[in-house]
Amino acid sequence: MAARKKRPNESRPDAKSESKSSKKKSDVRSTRAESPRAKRASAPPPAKGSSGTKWLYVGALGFFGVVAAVVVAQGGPESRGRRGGTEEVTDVSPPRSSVQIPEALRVRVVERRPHDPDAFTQGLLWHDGALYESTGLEGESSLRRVDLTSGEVRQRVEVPEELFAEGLALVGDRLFQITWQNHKAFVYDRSTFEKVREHEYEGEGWGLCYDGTHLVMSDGSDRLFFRDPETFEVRRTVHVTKVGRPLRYLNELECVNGKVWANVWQRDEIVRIDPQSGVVEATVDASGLLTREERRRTDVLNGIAWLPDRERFLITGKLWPWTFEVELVER
Ligand SMILES: [Ca+2]
Repeated sequence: MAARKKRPNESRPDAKSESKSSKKKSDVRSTRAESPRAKRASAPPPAKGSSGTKWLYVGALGFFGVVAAVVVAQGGPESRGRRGGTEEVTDVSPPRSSVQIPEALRVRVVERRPHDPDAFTQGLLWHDGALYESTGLEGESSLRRVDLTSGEVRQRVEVPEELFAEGLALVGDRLFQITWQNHKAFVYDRSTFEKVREHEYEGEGWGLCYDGTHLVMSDGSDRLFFRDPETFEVRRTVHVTKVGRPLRYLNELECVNGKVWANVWQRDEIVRIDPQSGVVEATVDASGLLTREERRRTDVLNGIAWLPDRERFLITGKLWPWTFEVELVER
């Protein structure tokens, strides 16, 4: 645990018992302000564009490019069935030969709008002219409908204070909200925010989106879970790989046109995943959205929502003062 410095207000998943579940935001802020260690831990990661890192990266890309070129594909993803409850659950791991160099994209900000700086964002989606948001922390978790332009919260329901809310998805007129370590998913009526039912599940809950058939859920590992929206049962899982290696810490999700997008915890990175193979097809550099000063007062990027009419993403983060509307362009 000492080897891996944790963020001041969260610690997952290898040191998850502490801060995220137990610390209130006020604790977070005082910790951040007072502890030099916390300050170091919360410093932004090294700039991605530093030359040493860059050449290492280019070298790695070249190496894997050669590997990809010479390795003959050995068929489709490896699948293995295992029993999960009464249903057969398929667990897919891409074969090592399916190394793919992801397309390199970056964000270009079109507009930025105010975002509640007290919202510890864990889930974000856009539907019919409104932003829906799930916020976390014990005692502060909520479901919100937010006016995008002003950032004002127009409708809000509190989550029981002992719970820590996470991802959010819309299925028809039902909003699904999961919890971090409480094993509960809540289903609300989208317009009234009345709770219509609950589901229980095993493991942690991080991100959630709906692909039109299944709820897709992350748990902080490299795995995505595809759940039946009626029963919340797991129908299949897939391991996500980037350049042939497991990509862990998949966090907030967005299902867009048959692909799954995920922002990666503690990194200003968003990836586009093929949901069948788990292969990362594109990686988005989303660094530089906040100023250095803003970064000091905020937590990680977390919250991506697709605007289908404009074909752009909305991006925000935990305690971020802004929601950014961005286009994705080549790096
Ligand atoms: Ca989302």
